[in-house]
This record gives sequence, structure tokens and C-alpha cells, in this order.
Amino acid sequence: MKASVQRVVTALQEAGIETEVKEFAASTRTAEDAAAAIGVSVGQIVKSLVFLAGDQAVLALVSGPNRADTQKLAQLTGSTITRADADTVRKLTGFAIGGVPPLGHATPLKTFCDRDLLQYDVIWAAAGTPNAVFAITPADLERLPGVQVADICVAQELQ
Ligand code: 5CA
Repeated sequence: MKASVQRVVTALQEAGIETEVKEFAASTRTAEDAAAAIGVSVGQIVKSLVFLAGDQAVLALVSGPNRADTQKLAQLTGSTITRADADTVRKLTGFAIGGVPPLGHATPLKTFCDRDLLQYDVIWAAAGTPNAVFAITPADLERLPGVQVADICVAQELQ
């Protein structure tokens, strides 16, 4: 197991979440890839997207087909929102894009969770690499440190 996956396993244990990381030969780099590899709907995939609110890092946990709304994030944080570039994502989270998990980051990240994720019994998030995922209940995702459920996505009809 890669060190980056091991860090997620440790973080899950520390958070008291009982789950298993699954590694695939196929890519789970995007929500579509992950859904196909796992055999679930794209809506059940948690995208972990890093933004900067001013100079503060913010994580948006977004259901696969949805898009984060930077204006809603700006209202929630009170700061202008920009997308973190790949290097910044790696520095802030300790993980490369495509494998960024919702927990176990190098720095604590204020985290907003898309309400749409709450409708499923089980959802799947990246586990440190573009081939690793883990299952989690929405209730457990909500309980992770720093997580706030909010309306953070572009309205469906505008997508
Ligand atoms: N493993 C999958 C499913 S769990 C995953 O990590 N999906 S993700 O959506 O959280 O991560 C990929 C996302 O990274 C893409 O949706 C895209 O929005 C973002 N991304 C891709 N390239 C860049 C880049 N160069 N800079 C900033 N963000 C990027």
C-alpha cells in the first residue's frame, strides 16, 4: 500500500470510521472513473475540491455530477474564492489531484459538504491516490472534523 493511502487509513482509524480502502487496477481519478470502477452512480462519488478563500484553504465535498458554486462559497466564508492549483492542492492536503481524500490532510481545512451527498446510504471518496477509494456513510462524512453541510453547488437547472 502506498504511503499516501496508508495516511488515509490511519486518519480513518483515528476518526473511528470502520471502512476498507479499495484499490483498483483501473483509474478512479475522476468521479466518472470511480463510479465505473466501483459500480455505483456518479452521484455517490465524493469529489474533494480545494479552493482558497482569501489566503485560507477550503475543501468542498461535492457529489460527482455537481459543480461547486464559488459565489455560494464566498458567501459562506466571507472571502473571494479562487481554485487552488495542483501544487497548492498538494501542499495544503499532502495529496495529488485525483486522490485527495476528505480527511487526513497536511493542514486542517475548513470543509463544506454538498447536501446532495446526504441522500445516499453509502458514498465513496478518494483514499490518497487516483486508484484508491473508501466507502463512508453520509452521517460519518458529516461528523469528520471541520465539516459543515451547506448548499454549495450550482443549481441543477444552470449546469
Ligand atoms: N478520485 C476521484 C473521485 S473520488 C477524485 O479525486 N475526484 S475529484 O473530483 O475530487 O478530483 C479531480 C478534480 O480535480 C477534478 O474534478 C477537477 O475539478 C480538479 N482538477 C483537475 N485538474 C486540476 C488542476 N490542474 N488544478 C485544479 N484542480 C484540478
